[in-house]
Amino acid sequence: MDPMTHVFPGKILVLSLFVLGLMIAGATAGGDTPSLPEAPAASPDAFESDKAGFSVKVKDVVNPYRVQSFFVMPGETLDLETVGMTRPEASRLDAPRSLAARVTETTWRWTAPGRPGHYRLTLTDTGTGEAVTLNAFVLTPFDHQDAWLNGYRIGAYQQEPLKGNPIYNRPQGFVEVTPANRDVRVSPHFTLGQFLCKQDGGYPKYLILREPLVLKLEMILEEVNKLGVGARTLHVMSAFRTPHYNRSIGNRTIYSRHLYGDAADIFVDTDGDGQMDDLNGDGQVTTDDAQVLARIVDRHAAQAPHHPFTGGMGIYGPKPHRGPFVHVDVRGQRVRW
Ligand SMILES: [Ca+2]
Ligand SMILES: [Ca+2]
Repeated sequence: MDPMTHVFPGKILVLSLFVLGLMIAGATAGGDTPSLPEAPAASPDAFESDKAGFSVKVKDVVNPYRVQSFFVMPGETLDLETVGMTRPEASRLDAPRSLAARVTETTWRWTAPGRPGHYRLTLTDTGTGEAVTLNAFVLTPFDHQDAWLNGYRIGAYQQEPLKGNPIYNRPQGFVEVTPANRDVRVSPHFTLGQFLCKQDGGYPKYLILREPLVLKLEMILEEVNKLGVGARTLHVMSAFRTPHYNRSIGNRTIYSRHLYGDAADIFVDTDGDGQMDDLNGDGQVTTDDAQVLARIVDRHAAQAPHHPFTGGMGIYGPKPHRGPFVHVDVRGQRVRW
């Protein structure tokens, strides 16, 4: 069921009551010019992190947001566990075109459809009516026999994972991105299309994205907003890169985390000029502004050192063709450069 059918009438009702309240307020003012309604308590720049009243644990990651995403192979089975729901037995999972069954009071077992694509699930706390949207992306399998996938150039991954570490396994599949799904939100403040490789070529395009990266970016964004900058998203300069593209831009690192979907080069760009904002307010955009962002990433890392969000961070100063930025990834071990 579409959660909007639950939410929207409620919003209309609230709005109607508000308008009615204004009319009554105007009427009781005795015909004088009605006073303008007071400004909302929150400033226009207030950032809404968009967390739900409960979390959902998928693949060992506890996700608190109202919009979440995960990536699965066709027919793969996943356990979706509710965390922090007062009456978890009252949860309901709506999973159109796929199979879902409750296995414990807190856990639903969902089997991905066999057909690649985007599937929208809704997990509802029927006690409170609160719903979380789960955007499930079923990957298009890729066997690495060819350098191309449906006309999109992938290139060649290293056959052997780095030091036998499974996070460097060749990907089994890719998310197919089209104009129809590139604006689907993978979390409250990020869309699928923000993680696309910058290589030339039309749709369909393909990418990989690992869930902990999306969460890490959301948490960084929330911290950034505590500076009072009013950022609605982070500018993702480069996230997924195909091995082909990575080589074409001159990178010699054959095991870059960008190839495996858990790295992003980011900066804060609230004025939309395509480069980092002056975060430290010294009137210029320099490496110092990347340092401000890096300190936020480090603070987050210090709060959760053993979390799935542990990873690498690199600070990059400005170049003639671009501003400063910060690289973050969730490779599972702390690395700094
Ligand atoms: Ca800017
Ligand atoms: Ca500055």
